[in-house]
Amino acid sequence: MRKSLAVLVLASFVFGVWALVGVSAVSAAGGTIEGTVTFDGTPPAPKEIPPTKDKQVCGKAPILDESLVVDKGTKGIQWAVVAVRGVEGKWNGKGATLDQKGCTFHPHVLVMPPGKVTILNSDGVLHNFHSYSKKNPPVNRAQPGFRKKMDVELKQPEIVKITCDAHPWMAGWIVVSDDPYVAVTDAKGDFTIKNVPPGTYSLEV
Ligand SMILES: [Cu+2]
Repeated sequence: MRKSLAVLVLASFVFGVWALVGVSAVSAAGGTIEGTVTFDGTPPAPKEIPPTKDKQVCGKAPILDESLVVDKGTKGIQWAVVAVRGVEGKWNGKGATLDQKGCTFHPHVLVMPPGKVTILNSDGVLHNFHSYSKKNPPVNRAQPGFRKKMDVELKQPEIVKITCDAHPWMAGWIVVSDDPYVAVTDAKGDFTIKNVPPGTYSLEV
């Protein structure tokens, strides 16, 4: 099995973004692909966004622009999505949850199987979940402070941008994937994709 597992990396990255990838472990369940997505050059300084509304809740902790988060030391990029292409596999059936906390989306990038995502409102203020989906019906739905949970269906694989119409700085992404071989990089830019069946694949970032 060891010899039949190979990983081919395609250089289809955005400018200034690199990925180091290796196959670190191979077991009966498949191979583990690990890597780091890094920023090439001088990363921009983190930008803080002052909340303009619901300041008593949204201003409790600093809100940072998460559109490009780079670790100062390693230059690793957080929130990059890495997917193995051309492989089929089943999710283990866990449901997905997205929280609105401190008037930001947690996590900023959510990877989920097709189906239901439960949107939480931990803030107790009015949020308005707005999805810019094309393959799935777009959602534009108010979630008042008293509604702690709200279910949204995303049945088709798609990368969906999400915002909140009540708080213009709130932004995030939901990646609906047919297979579980997708990962989001952590604060150091690292990712791990486990149990990849033997084969030759390309990775997409
Ligand atoms: Cu909001």
